[in-house]
Amino acid sequence: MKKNFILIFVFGLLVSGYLSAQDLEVPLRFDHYYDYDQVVEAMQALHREYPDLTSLDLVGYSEEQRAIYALTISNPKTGDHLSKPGVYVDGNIHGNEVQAGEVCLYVANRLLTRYGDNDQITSLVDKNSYYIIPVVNVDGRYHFFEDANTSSSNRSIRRPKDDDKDGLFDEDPYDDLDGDGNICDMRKRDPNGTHRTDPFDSRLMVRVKPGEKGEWILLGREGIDNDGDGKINEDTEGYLDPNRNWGYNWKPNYIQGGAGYYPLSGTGLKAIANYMLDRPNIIMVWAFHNSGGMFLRGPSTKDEGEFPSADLKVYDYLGENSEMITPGYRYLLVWKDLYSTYGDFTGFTTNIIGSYGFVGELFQSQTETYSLNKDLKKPGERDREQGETDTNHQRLKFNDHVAQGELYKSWTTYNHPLYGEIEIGGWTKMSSRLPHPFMLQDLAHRNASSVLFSAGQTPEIKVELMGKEKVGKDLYQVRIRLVNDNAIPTLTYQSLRNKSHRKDILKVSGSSIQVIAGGQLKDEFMNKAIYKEHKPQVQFIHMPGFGKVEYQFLLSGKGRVTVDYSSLKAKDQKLEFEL
Ligand SMILES: [Ca+2]
Ligand SMILES: [Ca+2]
Ligand SMILES: [Ca+2]
Ligand SMILES: [Ca+2]
Ligand SMILES: [Zn+2]
Repeated sequence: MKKNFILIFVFGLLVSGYLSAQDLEVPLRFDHYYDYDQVVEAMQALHREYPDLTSLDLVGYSEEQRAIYALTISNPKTGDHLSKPGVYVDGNIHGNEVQAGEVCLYVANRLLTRYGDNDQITSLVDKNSYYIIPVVNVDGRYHFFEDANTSSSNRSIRRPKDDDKDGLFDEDPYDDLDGDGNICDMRKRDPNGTHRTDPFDSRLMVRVKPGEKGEWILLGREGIDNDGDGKINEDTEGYLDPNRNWGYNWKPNYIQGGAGYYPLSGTGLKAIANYMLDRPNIIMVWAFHNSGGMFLRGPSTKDEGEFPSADLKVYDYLGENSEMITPGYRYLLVWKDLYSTYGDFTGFTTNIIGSYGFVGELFQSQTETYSLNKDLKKPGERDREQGETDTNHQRLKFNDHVAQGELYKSWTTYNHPLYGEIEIGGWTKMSSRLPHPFMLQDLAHRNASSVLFSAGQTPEIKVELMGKEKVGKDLYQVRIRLVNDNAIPTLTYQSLRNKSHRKDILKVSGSSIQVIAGGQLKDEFMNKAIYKEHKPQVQFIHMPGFGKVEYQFLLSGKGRVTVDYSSLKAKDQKLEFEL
């Protein structure tokens, strides 16, 4: 097997376009994929290059003791990182969804390398704190590159699980029989088979119609019966789904497959949950996955009901803009347009962390366009004769003439211990769910732009003195206006509904003044204010997106008055004036 190992390694180098560590410079390159070690090196390189704007934090360790790192981008000159709105970005929670990690690195690289040169980016860095965890499932990413895989394997939390309940754990994984680093498909010639060769492309097969002669039987993914139980590949790595094990609306395995034994039962997940709980300023969350071209919002299940309508306006504004930034992607509601998920990450961040959040499903295989001419059906278009293979026709042309054959492995004969002479071939692990490296930068840039757009919409509160009027001896009527010109409010309406986070606080004080009355001003012209009964000097408020609120106070005394505005998720403000 040693020879195979070397072959895998060399093939991996060629196909994945790996770079060696010494090539790693800032600005980072996005014409190749970074393996786990290289992601860490890339984060270290960004931190080394921009020590004043970044910190590199160890969040915790995975099941296999790999480090999970977060890169914080925050300008200390504009305040401590906790004092500014937090934008959290992560990816690669499913170990095979590797380009999600590159999108996160791209966000960091873009913010840092254009800081000071690009006005928009400079202000985005100055106003927010960014918490970027490019790889959530560090074990999964490591094994995806290191081991032979399909494009969909190595997704799990790396904890052995006995899928077939025979008392043995992960005892019958896929086997890379031909040692090429890919887990492809097996087929065997059989005149009574269910499939025949596709007349348009001999690499593909189509199902035989009644009365037609067969040619092939399909034998599933590459593998043997490792434990001799009469089944092949029946207990592969895991499976514990890292996106079904968060601490909100979690359900056990008998309701939803992939659940662990209790919420947050993955060591990496628990570490990230604690990391986020330590950062109550997080108001915007992006979690990148890798298939479908979607921006998904919650709620994750129907029984949770709908978000408050004022939150939907925020989601719609961000989601519809993201659709335009990334043509072809769709902004969707997860349970309705996709499927219900219990204990998923954005359920946790929306309801426990109190932030707005999107799942970004990155890749669309339809973008592997070869030709739009009439001979080839449009991607995804079905043909009665051909079943669903037309997308594959086009993808194979793309493979042949745009990717020079890197995405598909031609069928070759193999002598299988159980099936005898078979053929192994099909789509490789770097195909199907990952853009070819030449398309990676475009995908990363557009999706990073959606993140940056939302980062521009985090709340920025301006506190203004509207008016100050003497209404009696040493008695003043003072009006304060708070304005938020951005789309995102200072607390989600879901947080208000859940009563999960404290409201903003507006406090009026002065060494020689007394606050007689104070409350929200409902109508400045009719002088309608709703005064708070107790402690009028402290008001609990909520700032909407694209809006303002006004407060009125009756103050007695003289001298300096200080108005302190403080918020969990927006930057604190101070206003001072004299009576
Ligand atoms: Ca087993
Ligand atoms: Ca298993
Ligand atoms: Ca193989
Ligand atoms: Ca078996
Ligand atoms: Zn995923």
